[in-house]
Amino acid sequence: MSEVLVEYPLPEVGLIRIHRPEARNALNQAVREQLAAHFTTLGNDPQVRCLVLTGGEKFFVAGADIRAMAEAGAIDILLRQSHRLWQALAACPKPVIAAVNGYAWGGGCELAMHADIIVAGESASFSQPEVKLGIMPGAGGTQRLTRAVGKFQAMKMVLTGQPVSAREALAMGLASEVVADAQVLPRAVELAGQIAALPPLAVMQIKEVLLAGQDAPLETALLLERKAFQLLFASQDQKEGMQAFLDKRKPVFKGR
Ligand code: DAK
Repeated sequence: MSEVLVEYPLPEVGLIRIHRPEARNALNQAVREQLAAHFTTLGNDPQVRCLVLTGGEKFFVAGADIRAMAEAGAIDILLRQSHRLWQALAACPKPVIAAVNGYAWGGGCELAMHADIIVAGESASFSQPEVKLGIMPGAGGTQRLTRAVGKFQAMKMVLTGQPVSAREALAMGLASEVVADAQVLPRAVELAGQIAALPPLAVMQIKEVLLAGQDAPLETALLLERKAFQLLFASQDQKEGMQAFLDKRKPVFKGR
């Protein structure tokens, strides 16, 4: 049976659910491949305007599969080329909301950080415990984490391996919202529905520019923003959005 399931809680929202409870949703190569395939398919599906990524009620993802790494050599790891599978997630043009309950540890924390918005349950915990296994984060835990929370919080997490609670994650900028555990998925789907109702070209441009701009010098990032802003004036949705405002009616966006 597949360990990564796709559901449609709303017609324009794709929900990707990792279901490998016997291993606390640990990411083995099969799960990573399925994730990459679903992200690619949903990212290309014009019907889908926003994605939600979730795990189980007690664990989001407890990291990469330690059993699959324990005996591996450096060349085995190199040949797995798993960064190409992560890349499929990073390249998703649609907004991704991570709905995190329970453990988001190691590769699970890195997976959540591939999302654009993180909704965490009160009992969620985030951790980069790789150092305790004699390795280090390998899918963005030293880089995306530092960009999200800054050097001193990131260093503390990756050097100690100690988990942070959902509330701490929120305070440090590693979560967008904290809600009651039972509300995590409904809230993530609600947010996804709100985004899905907005003009998709504008939404995609915002995501692309925000992410690309983060790693560019400010002047370059502002230029990217300006060009994307100008480009949106070529869309029918821009005309519709502004005309609907002036007509005092609800806009109908077509993604054109
Ligand atoms: N891998 C494999 N199996 C795991 C696992 C994991 N990460 N986490 C849990 N399991 C398995 C356990 O072995 C156990 O299996 P059985 O003994 O029943 O066969 C089952 O799930 C239940 O686990 P527990 O009995 O431990 O469950 P608890 O609820 O008591 O504890 C826990 C939950 C999450 C606190 C605990 O399971 C735990 O500490 N898990 C390990 C967490 C961890 O250290 N995560 C970091 C893994 S290293 C890469 C990029 C990224 C990475 C690697 C490569 N490349 C680009 C190449 C990432 C590395 C990591 O994430």
